[in-house]
Amino acid sequence: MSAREFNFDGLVGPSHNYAGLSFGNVASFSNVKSASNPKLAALQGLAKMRALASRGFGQALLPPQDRPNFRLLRSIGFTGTDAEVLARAAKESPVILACAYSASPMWTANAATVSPSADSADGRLHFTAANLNNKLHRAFEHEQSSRALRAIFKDAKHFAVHDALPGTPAFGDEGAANHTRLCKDHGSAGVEMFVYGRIEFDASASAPKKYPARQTLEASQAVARLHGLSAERTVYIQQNPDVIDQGVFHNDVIAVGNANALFYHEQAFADEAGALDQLRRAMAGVGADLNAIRVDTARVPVADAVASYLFNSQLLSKDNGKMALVIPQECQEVASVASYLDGLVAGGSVIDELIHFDLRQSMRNGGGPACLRLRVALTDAEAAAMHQGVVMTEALYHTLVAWVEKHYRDRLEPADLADPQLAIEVHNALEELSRILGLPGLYD
Ligand code: SUG
Repeated sequence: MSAREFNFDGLVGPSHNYAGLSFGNVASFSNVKSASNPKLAALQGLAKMRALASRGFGQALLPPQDRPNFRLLRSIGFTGTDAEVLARAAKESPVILACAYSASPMWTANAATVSPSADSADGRLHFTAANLNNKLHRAFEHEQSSRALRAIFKDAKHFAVHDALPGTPAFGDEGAANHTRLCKDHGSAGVEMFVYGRIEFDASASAPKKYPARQTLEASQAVARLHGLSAERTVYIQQNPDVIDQGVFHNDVIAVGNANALFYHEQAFADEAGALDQLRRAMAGVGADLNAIRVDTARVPVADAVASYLFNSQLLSKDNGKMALVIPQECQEVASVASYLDGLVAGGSVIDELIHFDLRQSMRNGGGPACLRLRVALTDAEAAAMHQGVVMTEALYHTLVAWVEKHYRDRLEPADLADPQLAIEVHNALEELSRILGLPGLYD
């Protein structure tokens, strides 16, 4: 069966701000409390979606989430009217108010793990919403993520959307950011590679010392079970704990795969040779040869990979049999990376094109092109069965640009989160968005 990959980008929400909430994410920590520009952030994201859609790549979006998260605020004792809740939270715990306001659902690579129907035992496309339980500001996202996914992928004949795993450290799950599917083509059975940072129930296993490992092996195994993946086509690989300690908080900051290609940094995995060997053997079972594109430390040090987000790129298959690498503009500003990329494209690898985007607003919170999208490989029947209102078209692009221009602020500082007017603005924007996308009741 043939299938086409759609990228579901997160539409940046109107409360996008820099609150420094993600310990272990260097960019989030370095830009803490600077002013953000939600309008620009949303327009930058939309420009990427439009450009890729107009090139013929499958492109859709996932909506932002309702903010502030009053459920969170009320559950921890901030009571009264909405305005009273906001005032008390702003006074007593501005950081928790920032958590309730975070626009972090924009990074949809963390919304869920996705297994296409070609891989699952029941022939359905499976999603498991990620519990993101390592960070308070992200730990509630799964409720609305699974709701949005169920609204878009409603038809139970084709789709299964699983609730998030139990929200406890043993099952820390960050979704597709630690999951890569390698295959011959999107429609045939592939190898699903889960990359974990630590093992909860093995005290002897190595783990990072400075920064948290957000994904556990136990969580990856649970997702594979829920999705009905076959053992021969499922590979678990440990992320190198040393790179987590250098700011690689998700595997998609140090590796990206597409079809049979794995573009990765020499230091990405705890055991590089073992990882490649496992992948090669599993891929032989699906008739695919691994094309391992390794970037050496001598060419690009880990710090440069983190600063540029070279690996937080999208690798997209093109009609000419080659691939385009979608990178953030920062890749051209870090000398080692710019020079590496020149050589890569000129050197006859499968990657024959670079497409860059200015995603600075998202990048300043540690979110590059790959963080902003969730990959979903869909057969024609599945693509027809999903909700069509989220598929990016020229018309939807223009409607959303006008919507952003109407509702979004162009400057947001942490202190602005105390402004009760902001909550009203966000609410009104999202009400209108649910009508635009044809998803009534999304925010009820
Ligand atoms: O979880 N940043 C996100 C970035 C997520 C990137 N996603 C992937 N690599 N797939 C995070 O650390 C920062 C929010 C703040 O500090 O205000 C934040 O949540």
